[in-house]
Amino acid sequence: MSTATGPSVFERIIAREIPATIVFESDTVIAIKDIAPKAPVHLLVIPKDPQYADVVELAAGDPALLADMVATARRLADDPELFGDYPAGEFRLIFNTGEAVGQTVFHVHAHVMAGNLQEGSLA
Ligand code: D5M
Repeated sequence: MSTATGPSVFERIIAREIPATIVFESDTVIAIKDIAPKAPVHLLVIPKDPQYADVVELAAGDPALLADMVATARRLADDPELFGDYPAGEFRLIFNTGEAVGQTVFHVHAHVMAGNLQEGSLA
C-alpha cells in the first residue's frame, strides 16, 4: 500500500527499483526471499496489487487473490530447491496483521516458512 511516505518496499521490489531475490513471479504475485530470515526457509508471497494493507482487507476485497497467494505458497513448498529436505508441500503461513504483532510493511504479504522459528517476532 502506498502511504504518505511513498510506495512500500514491496512495490519498489516489484518495480525492480530495489533488489531482491525473486523466486517466483506471475501476473498477480511475486515471491522473494525474506531479507532477515526467521526460519531456515523464509519466503514472502506478495500480491502485485498494492491496495490491500493486510490479509483482512484482502480477504474482504479480493478473496481470489488470497487463494492465489495460498496456492503460490504451496507451489513454493513443492520446490526442493527452495524447501530443501523439508517435506514437500508442507509449510507454515503467517500473515502479521497490525503493528502490535509486528507488521512493518502495510502491503499484504504472506510469510512462507519451514523449519523451527527463531526467537523473537517476525518484525
Ligand atoms: O514483514 C515484513 C518482512 O519484510 C520482514 O520479515 C522483513 C521483510 N523485508 C523488508 N524489506 C525487505 C527487502 N528489501 N527484501 C526482502 N525482504 C524484506 P512484516 O510481517 O511486515 O513484519
